[in-house]
Amino acid sequence: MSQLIEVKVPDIGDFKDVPVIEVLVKVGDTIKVDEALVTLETDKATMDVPSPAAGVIKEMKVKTGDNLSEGSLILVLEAAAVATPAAAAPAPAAAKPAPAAPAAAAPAPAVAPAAGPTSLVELKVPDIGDFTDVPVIEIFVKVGETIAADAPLVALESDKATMEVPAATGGVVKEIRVKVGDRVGKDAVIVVVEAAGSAPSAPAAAAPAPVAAPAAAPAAVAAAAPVAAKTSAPVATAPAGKAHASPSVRRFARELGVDVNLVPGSGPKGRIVEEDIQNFVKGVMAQVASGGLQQTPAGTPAGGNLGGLTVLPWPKIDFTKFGPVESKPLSRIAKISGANLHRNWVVIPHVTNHDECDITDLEAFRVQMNKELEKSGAKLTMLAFMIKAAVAALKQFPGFNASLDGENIILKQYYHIGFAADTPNGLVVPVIRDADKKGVIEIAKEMGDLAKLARDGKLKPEQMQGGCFSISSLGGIGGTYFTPIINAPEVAIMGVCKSAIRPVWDGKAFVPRLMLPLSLSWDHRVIDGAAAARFNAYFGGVLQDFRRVLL
Ligand code: CAO
Repeated sequence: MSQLIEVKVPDIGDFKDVPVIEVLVKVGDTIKVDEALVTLETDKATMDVPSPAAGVIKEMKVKTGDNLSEGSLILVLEAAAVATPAAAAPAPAAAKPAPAAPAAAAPAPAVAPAAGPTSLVELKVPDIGDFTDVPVIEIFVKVGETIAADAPLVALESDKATMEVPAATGGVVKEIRVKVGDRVGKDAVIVVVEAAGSAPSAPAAAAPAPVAAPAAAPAAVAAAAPVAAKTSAPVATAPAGKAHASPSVRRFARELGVDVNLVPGSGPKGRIVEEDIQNFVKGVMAQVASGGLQQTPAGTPAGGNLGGLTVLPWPKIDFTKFGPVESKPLSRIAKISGANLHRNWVVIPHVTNHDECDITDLEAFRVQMNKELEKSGAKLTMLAFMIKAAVAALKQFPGFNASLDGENIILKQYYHIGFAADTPNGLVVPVIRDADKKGVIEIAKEMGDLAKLARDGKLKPEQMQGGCFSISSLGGIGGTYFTPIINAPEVAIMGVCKSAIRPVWDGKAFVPRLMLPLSLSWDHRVIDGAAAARFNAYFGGVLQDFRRVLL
């Protein structure tokens, strides 16, 4: 016999007026016990409210944007064959499911002075309701980092909720006691910090206000966005920071083998909704079908005849057979930039032209100018001159300031130049905007600022977007030539190595000249070899004598 049941919001701790960010079911749906009905989101936790019974939805009482509290009516369900007496009663108790949401943000994270120096503070998992064994899915801090009170430390994810544990107190991270995959419950120590100034005298004193939004990511993580944001294909537009998705969406992604961190979110605050996962999968499948993508990201088992190319599965090797090893997870930046580099390398027919140019006079000018500028604090770098040379070459060869868009070529009329920056967290590409309108001194200063932000993991996504052309300079490090990977949707990249004095024949004798090796990689779908050779020669010619840009 069927019964009408009013399904209400269960005990969700101290939360009140929590916004519904997604309604996952509709009238007429047949649902199972525990199936997610709506997703609620507070500042600290995203939680699904599960159904207490199986049945058919007769009436929906909420919509996205409504604010709910414990006891708010969500829907009316016609329950099929209700077994338990409690469930049979259409009273609130019958509709009250097990707490879906851990009271993640309600109580203050437990804080206790650690053993040892009084300024060391253990940051613990707060009261998270009935959850005892919740896996750590992400760690946002690292040893040595200075964090502010309320900075997210880790993300935990149960079947029903994803929650961030904020730092109850700021300071320098001395120790991280958990790793991804560990299961934790209330009072588990996550991190030990050396509190700035004074240690909290009592846990209550350290109670953080729930201010950290889920989308707020540690700066180092945010730095991963640029590589992603510069590209056009689905894998390219990963959101900055921790993926913002409800547990049900995460589960859906897991079922399809999709890494949510690579999926662009279209919901409010960049939240990933089920449709984003579907679109992501469709995009990948379309690439495979068109022969654009032949293998899953490196390191993952893949094989078979994909997109017409048969590849061997990625070997699974037990390295411990050969000696001691340590397994470390890839950083978020490495994962995102790796997926992009892999896609670009596989999809774009790269060709690299090598050349060299004489920068003897330019280097002498740079050294002289730096002496003159010493008092002003400004410093001219060779890379800043290269950015100007790139602008000149792009103006001369507009086909290089382009992007492929299906069967069209987009020719850009602006000159934003990216430069690869090596950071402790991985490779990022900050962009100097409107480099055509800036002088070399201004560019050098801006590059210095952007490179510092990159190293500190503080680059904003918009500081890494919109590039037309990139320069990857290994000149300060060494090497002769290399083959840089094009930073799609750009169509070319200049790789520069270390300049060196070489004997150059001037028609009468060998003379010592400072020669700079250039490696230009270009997309053969858009650019021809002759144009690339001309671009390289022009770029080098400008560095050799900047008066050429006046011609
Ligand atoms: N040849 C010889 N020396 C060079 C040079 C070149 N082409 N370019 C720079 N140098 C020298 C500079 O003169 C400077 O020496 P001094 O300290 O004696 O003045 C030193 O190298 C460092 O140069 P810099 O401070 O000007 O730094 P930079 O402009 O060369 O580079 C940055 C800045 C952010 C690009 C760099 O720090 C970096 O991250 N490089 C790595 C980029 C990378 O990883 N690329 C590979 C990506 S994979 O495709």
